Amino acid sequence: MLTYYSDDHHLHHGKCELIDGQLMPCFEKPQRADHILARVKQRQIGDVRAPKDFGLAPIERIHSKAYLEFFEGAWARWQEQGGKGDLLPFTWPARTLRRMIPNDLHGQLGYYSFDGGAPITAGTWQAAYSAAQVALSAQQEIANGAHSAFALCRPPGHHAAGDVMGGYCYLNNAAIAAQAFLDQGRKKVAILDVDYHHGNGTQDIFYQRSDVLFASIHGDPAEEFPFFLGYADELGEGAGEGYNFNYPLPMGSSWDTWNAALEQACQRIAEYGAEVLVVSLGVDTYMEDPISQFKLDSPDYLAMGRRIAALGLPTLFIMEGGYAVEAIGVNAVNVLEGFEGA
Ligand code: 6XA
Ligand code: ZN
Repeated sequence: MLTYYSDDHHLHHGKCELIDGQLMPCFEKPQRADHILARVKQRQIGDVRAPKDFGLAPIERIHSKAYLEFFEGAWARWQEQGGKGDLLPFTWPARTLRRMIPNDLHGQLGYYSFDGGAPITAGTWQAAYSAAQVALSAQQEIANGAHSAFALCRPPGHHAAGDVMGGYCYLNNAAIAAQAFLDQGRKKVAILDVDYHHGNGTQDIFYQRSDVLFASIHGDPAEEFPFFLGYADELGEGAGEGYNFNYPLPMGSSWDTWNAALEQACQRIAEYGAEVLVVSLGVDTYMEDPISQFKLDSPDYLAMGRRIAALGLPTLFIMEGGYAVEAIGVNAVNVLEGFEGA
């Protein structure tokens, strides 16, 4: 299978994040993608290609122009103000405040984010833009007839909604790719999100639509980030009712529990009659992941890939989370090798 990858991800390297009351170096760091790329090459799963540039139009199918303009220009505004360090939000329009767009940079940053986990640095826009192009290039590969492709995206995307960043995510690579399939004439796309965290951004984007089925297996939001979305009773709304499926699992879940949820998700995708599958591939379900609480082991990722392959669908893998840096390459590539029947 071909891998699409851009070195531009190195342009995004946030300094720190607030986690369990402590400021820690960002877990979402460039070495993550470097390790995955090294493993792709070591296992020789296929060529690695640089992305083509499809421009902003396919990104604007998912993200609002106002949001994109804000994101692209935020760092320059911060520099004009003499800003030091990463640009991070610190005030949000929570329930007791007005949902409005203030003039101030930090006010706008609060408006366009849902948490403090998505720092904007000098190169964040370029890195996120290139990650979206990586996703679109791999999407194009499948549109041209390939059975599978791997988009080695960084930064990840599944927490980003139409005009909201957060949880290390800025542009929703999986949603952008899914929309591209539809815009090229496919009628039914399924997104399977296997990251440890609920893909709240992806769910929100497609919640009222029946042309994209979203199924996500994740840590129960009652006790895990993003807390405010990802429950089993969220089934879609309006035309989208019956096209959203969440499988929240308790902390400490290991393969048997996880696999039972995968089986249910795969059955929904098969019943739906999806023509193509997009996998939001996070491997932070790994037992040694430093910020997550599932107990999957490296061989489990081979089985995951095999089950996904049994759906028999053209499949686009889009990289999301995973922070056990030494193992992330093995685990992500195991899914791809399992898929290919290696
Ligand atoms: C809270 C943890 C953010 C999780 C990001 C992630 N700051 N999402 O891995 O898939
Ligand atoms: Zn995650």
